[in-house]
Amino acid sequence: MIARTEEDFNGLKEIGKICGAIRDELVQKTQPGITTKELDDLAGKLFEQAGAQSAPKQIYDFPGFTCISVNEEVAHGIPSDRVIAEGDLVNIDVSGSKNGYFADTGLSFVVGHGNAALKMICDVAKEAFEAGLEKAMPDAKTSALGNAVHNVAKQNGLTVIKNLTGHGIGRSIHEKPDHIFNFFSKWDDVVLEEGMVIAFEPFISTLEEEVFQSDDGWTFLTDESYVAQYEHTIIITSEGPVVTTA
Ligand code: M3C
Ligand code: CO
Ligand code: CO
Repeated sequence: MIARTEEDFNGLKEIGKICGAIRDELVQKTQPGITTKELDDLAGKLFEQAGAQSAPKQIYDFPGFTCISVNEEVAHGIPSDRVIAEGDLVNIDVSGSKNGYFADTGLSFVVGHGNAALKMICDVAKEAFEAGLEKAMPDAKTSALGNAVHNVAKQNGLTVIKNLTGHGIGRSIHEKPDHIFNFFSKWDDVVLEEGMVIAFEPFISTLEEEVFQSDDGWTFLTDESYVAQYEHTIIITSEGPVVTTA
């Protein structure tokens, strides 16, 4: 969507704050011994308390309030009785709506004292996000963000996932622009404009550049790579991007 009114900005910021707070609470509760379903049930309660809805449930009938992905799972992990262990690479992705406005945010992190290489991928995903965010100004093309992401990955001896992308958001979870790739693509030629709302979500990988879908019909997996994501919803303005999910 293009945010034009104060009502738009306030609505986007309200659901952004809710999703950001649920993300932070779930990250804090992710300790060895807890199951991903227990974390997701907590998210369900927090959505309800906030008068908000889970976007994956509302829009796609996803079997969970949030997507929680562990180790070989990259994204769209279904909350289950899987028990979190020390050293796991976990991604928590929270997206929701309130009063017809949407937000989407996520991050990957290592539980407890994980290995340094895994922590490094998470740090690089955040760094890639920040490099792309600097390009997120009116009149830039979406490809400028992907180019920045890929450069940060390469500088750190890593690569990117090429078949998962950022996207427009606002009045639903996935809107135009349809994709913001994690690399430079001439097909990523949408020009960012004042008020445009996007979910920017770099995926940084140790090796493979494509994910595949599991037999469960949802979960995206890799065979032999670790992948970290870092996502916020942002509104493009000439004064700089407004991160609604900070
Ligand atoms: N929030 C997710 C979508 C959840 S809907 C099941 C997203 O947009 O960030 C991702 N898209 C692709 C991978 S993660
Ligand atoms: Co997301
Ligand atoms: Co998203």
